[in-house]
Amino acid sequence: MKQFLIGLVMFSVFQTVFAMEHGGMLMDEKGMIMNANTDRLPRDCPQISENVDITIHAGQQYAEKFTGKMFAFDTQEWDVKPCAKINITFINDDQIRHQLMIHGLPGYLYPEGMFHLELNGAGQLQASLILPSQKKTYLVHCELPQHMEKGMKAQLKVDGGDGDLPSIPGISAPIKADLYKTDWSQLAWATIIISILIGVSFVLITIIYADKLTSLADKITTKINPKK
Ligand SMILES: [Cu+2]
Repeated sequence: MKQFLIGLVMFSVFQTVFAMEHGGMLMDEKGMIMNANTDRLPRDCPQISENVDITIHAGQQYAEKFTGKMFAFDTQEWDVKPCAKINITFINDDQIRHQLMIHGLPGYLYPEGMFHLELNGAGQLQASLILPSQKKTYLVHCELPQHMEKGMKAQLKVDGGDGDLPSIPGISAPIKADLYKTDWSQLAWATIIISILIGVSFVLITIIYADKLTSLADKITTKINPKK
């Protein structure tokens, strides 16, 4: 019996330790929080410099102001101090799945250098992370197929960052922009020339026959409104 109790206690301790090891991971049918960090300091940070509360919305409505985009976050850039602790409230306003992933973080604190929030539909999540002191620009995006390409991309700068990432909607140009070539065929040229000729001839006719057109207009007016 004693051995059984000791075993039970050992098992509970093991379970607790195991759960703590996965403290960064939280998952249910609504969403997921991975690699959250509320208290472990990066090696280069003696203390947390500032606490920043950031609310980030994700949804199709935020892409409307960006031509050709379909998904977006409501904000495309944040700038925080070195060693800042960021408390993120992530809100999904769509009925589809969206993620908020931050890449390039130190691997000893964030496995695979990644902080990851995910919502399987409309909802809200809260999680924190602590950033190192390095002056750097981190990629923030949704990794679902085509969501980043269609606009769900942003950047998190520490100490002003080390430059802009490409294709941040409203901030930076893409490395390779979509190109819509004009086909300068004979038909295209003919269409342009004919359009110009028609336009010019209308102007000339109006000038040359101005008197006649005016008297015609008068006649029509008199017929419609004889009292005048
Ligand atoms: Cu998404």
